[in-house]
Amino acid sequence: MKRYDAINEISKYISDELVIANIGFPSRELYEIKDRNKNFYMLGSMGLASSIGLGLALSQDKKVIVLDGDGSILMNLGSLVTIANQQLKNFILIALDNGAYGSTGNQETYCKKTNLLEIAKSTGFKNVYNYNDIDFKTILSQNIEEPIFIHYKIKPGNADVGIIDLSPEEIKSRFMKSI
Ligand SMILES: Cc1ncc(C[n+]2csc(CCOP(=O)(O)OP(=O)(O)O)c2C)c(N)n1
Repeated sequence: MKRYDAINEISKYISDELVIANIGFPSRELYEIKDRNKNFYMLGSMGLASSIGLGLALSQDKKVIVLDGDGSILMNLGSLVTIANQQLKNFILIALDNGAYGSTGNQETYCKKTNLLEIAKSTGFKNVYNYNDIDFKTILSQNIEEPIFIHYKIKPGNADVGIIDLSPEEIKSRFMKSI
């Protein structure tokens, strides 16, 4: 399964949640699959989708789902430590791990060897799952006391999707109005 199909699968269960999508193809693929005001397409800051999601989860009650990439998580591992140490009832980080910097041409990341799920566990996440072992709908509907980390192992490859024809200002303002 490639990223597009993984996002498509996840999207089936998304209703009122706020979604932060990682820079590049994850955002573009989500835009094509299920554009909505409650999606925030992160356009510039590789590594910061999880941090943006953390800030949102701390400042309001709606559930926040972050669709992140393995390369971006590796770039900002400290964010995992900060998130794991918060008592968040509304935060789900999904690591779409294709073992590659997919959006810039599929150069390999160190996730071929380094295991993000084990890293998440060791930073203190109590709710750590492999996507393929869970019923995401059930996980999403559960009342939780601590943040969730979901490892979604996928194959590299970008879908043939267009660009996001919204300005950064539009993305931000429609997202803010939707909260
Ligand atoms: C600080 C920084 N370095 C590099 C880039 C260029 N860049 C944009 S997306 C990307 C790859 C992201 O890979 P990953 O997070 O694994 O997600 P994928 O595209 O594979 O889903 C890179 C290197 C950037 N935007 N910011």
